[in-house]
Amino acid sequence: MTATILSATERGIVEQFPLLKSAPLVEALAENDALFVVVGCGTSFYLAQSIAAALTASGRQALAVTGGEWWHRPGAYVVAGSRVHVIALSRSGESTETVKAAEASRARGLFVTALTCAEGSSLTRHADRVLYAPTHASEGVVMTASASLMLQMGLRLAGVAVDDRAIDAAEDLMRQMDVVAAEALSGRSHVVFLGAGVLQGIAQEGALKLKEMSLSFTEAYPTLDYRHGPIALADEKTLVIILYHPDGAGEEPLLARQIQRQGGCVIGIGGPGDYTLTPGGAAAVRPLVCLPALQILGERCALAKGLDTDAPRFLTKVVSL
Ligand code: F1P
Repeated sequence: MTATILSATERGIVEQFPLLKSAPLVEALAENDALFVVVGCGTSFYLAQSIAAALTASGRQALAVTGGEWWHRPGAYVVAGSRVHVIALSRSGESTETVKAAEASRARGLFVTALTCAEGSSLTRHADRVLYAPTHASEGVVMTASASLMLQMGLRLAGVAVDDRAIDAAEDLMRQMDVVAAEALSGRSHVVFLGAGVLQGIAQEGALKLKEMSLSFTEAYPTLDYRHGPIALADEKTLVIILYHPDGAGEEPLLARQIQRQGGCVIGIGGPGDYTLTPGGAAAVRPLVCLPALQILGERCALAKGLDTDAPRFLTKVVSL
């Protein structure tokens, strides 16, 4: 019997769990009167959205802003002169907008914390504090283990207890997804990700992952907002992944039924669907538990289309302007 050779991207997904367990611990941020602005580009921005929601839920007022927006027009987000603590996320530490946003923030006298997987990067030179976790050695263009590592750091800043059981739950959910992914994707050309609260950014990241890895048309919405127009496109070509919110908002299963009535297929993570996956772990760690499952879905979709996720079309590891 020959052993299966995994692509580098797939290794970054399935081999990330020991890295998460051995990552340096991060102390929770003080609950003070500063506003936290969490900044990033692409995947790092979607993680920022989830981290900002977790910070706010834990009593630390926060919002997420893209690197480009915080660099060019912070006044559209925060009143000038506000006491702001900037948390800048970047795997590479070299995305131009994020680096410039950190540099401009410090020039305005704001405190900057960097979350990164690259020691000594440009971002770290424009930060007052650096939180660093090394990512998988074979990670390529597509952010996989690095995304989970930065999300883990951000959740810990919010005081969320990410322990080994949470990481085991993430691995278990990834395996559950791997069992159903190919069948659920079969015949579907339009994939939608829905999530609310801390899961909204994770839904966005799921959509980006599938787009980057498999060149598929994807969308993402705050769960209940999907009914307000976008659901018109849901039919037998559609697969919807619902990241059910752990607070169990009663209306989410109704949405799943409507999608099914229109011919769509639903993977329900933590709730009903054509396929139901069961996430373990506490409610607060759900964003991290869900992330590797969405990464493996992207990998399996790419495989079904014969695409190589180690060489994604038109993408580069670092976007420099
Ligand atoms: C962010 C990012 C990725 C994207 C692409 C280019 O990078 O936009 O999200 O997938 O690979 O870079 P970083 O600032 O986290 O290094």
